[in-house]
Amino acid sequence: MASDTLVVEGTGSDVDDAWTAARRSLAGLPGGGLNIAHEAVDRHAADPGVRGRTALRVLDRDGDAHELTYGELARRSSRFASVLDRLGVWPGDRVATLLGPDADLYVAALGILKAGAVLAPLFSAFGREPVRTRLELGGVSVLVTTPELYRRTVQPIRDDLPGLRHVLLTGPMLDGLLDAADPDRPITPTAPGDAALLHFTSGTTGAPKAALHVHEAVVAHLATARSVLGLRTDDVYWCTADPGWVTGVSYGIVAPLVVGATAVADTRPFDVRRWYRVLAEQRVTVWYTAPTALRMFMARGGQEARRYDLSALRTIASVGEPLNGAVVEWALEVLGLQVHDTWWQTETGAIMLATPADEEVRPGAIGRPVPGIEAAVLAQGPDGRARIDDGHVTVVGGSAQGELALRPGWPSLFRGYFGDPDRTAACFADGWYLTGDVVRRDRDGWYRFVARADDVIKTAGHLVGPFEVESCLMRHPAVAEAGVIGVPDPAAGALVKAFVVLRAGIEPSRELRADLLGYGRRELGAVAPRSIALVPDLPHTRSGKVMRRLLRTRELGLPDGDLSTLENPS
Ligand code: 6R9
Repeated sequence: MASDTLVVEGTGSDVDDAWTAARRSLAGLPGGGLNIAHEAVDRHAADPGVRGRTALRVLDRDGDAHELTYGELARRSSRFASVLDRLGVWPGDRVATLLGPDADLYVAALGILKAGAVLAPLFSAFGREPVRTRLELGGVSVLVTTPELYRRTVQPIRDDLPGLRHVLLTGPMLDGLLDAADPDRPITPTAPGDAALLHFTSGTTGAPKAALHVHEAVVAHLATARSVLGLRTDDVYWCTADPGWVTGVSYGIVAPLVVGATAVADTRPFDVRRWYRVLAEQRVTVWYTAPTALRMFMARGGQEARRYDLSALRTIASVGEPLNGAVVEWALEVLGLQVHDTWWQTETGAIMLATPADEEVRPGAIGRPVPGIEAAVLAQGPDGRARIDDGHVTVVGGSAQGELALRPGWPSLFRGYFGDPDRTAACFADGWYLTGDVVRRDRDGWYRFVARADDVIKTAGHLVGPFEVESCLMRHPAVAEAGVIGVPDPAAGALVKAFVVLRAGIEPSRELRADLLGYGRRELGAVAPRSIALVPDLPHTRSGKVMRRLLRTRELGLPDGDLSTLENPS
């Protein structure tokens, strides 16, 4: 395929022009086609003026910085692709990473893409159960992880995963394989519409979902990195999202490299003081982070900030949860910078609504649709989701509140939930992609986040499916039923809380509750409930589903609202 075919036919509106500009500044594969890794590293490595530029600066556990140039990253990731060849990996095969943000992760992620395989990143703080479910769901055949994570999380479930053919362990094993592999392995030709990324996400009901993205998504990563984050080649950029989630890949790996900037990766856990030090010592210019982190900075007070030289910092942007107006005001006063909110989802693949870096922030508002995105507010039905009559939705104009919908057609829109056409179809109606988020739009076209229309929990920026947590708790021999909700928390936004009904004959006790909390932590890891209440029963709908909404209103001491679908309103 010739690279000029990357300019897909548009509908003739200005909506396409926004993406066309980004498409034009991508190289395309030498023989035709498009590959994210080629755009991210190889085309830079081929440019003598860029080859020696630092692509990646990793801060190790001791805080020492290790740098990889674009040239080095290109060769090492090609070696990784050739290791995958030796393991019999074919284009389209899913290869998962269970790694923190270190050099191995970047090398593996880019190598997987170069091999034409599909990168399926996993959150390294997941317990065995979420890892098992996702490896199975994605039909993953090769996993890359550390020896420590392997022992803790993968080994105990290995026998349950017959499809997992190989596990590559970082350290001497991977280094040995890489040293013996071909640094000049050509990239497997991929087309813009070929599968590239598989991001796991959660819904209200059922198992997690695996959102499939294609190589063409890089068009949106590049366009938004420039138009929203204002990223330039001379930037030192730090995205603090974990690479097990969509932000950590799209804006932690792909966006900075496609732009040709220097990405900073910190392998150590969150700590306010250290993060200030990273910002100051690495002379970070653009920082993409989450409201939870900013709230923790704010809780530490302004004094701490004054001890660091943050003069290099030009832009702070935030994603993943509602950005409190108070945080924006604090950052302006103490850090001297506005925080630019950005809204998007695993499914959208890239930033959709935002206040771009060069625009004035309105505290409490997200911003407006980015160039190339058409957004709408849809009238809601009684369940909070967009009302669909005979296949038609109602678009509300002007200032309005309702479900946020986006007009499909942008390059990073997911191509479906892997193996689940029904749940994919349920995301679309009447020519719109339905986000499941309720927003308010004011007269100027600025959007504010109101709430999610479903029961999914956002804790510290991470999406947690209540069903997954409930199902896990119900495998405990003492548990008859569980209902899981998010309860408000000043730092994390929400914390996961479980209401548990015990099996007949089992007496509630403090020990049992502690045992259940420990079980949750072991099986689920970072998405485990932080608190558990043992209760005699749970409210159900007539169809037998646990009414999480009622658990929530009761927890918050709010009126119960409409209970017409309730079976035992007591
Ligand atoms: C990128 C990412 C998506 C959900 C989304 C919404 C919430 C994201 C937000 C925000 C308020 C923002 N969300 N950005 N809420 N303000 N700026 O986070 O993807 O993990 O799929 O979560 O996160 O509820 O629907 P994902």
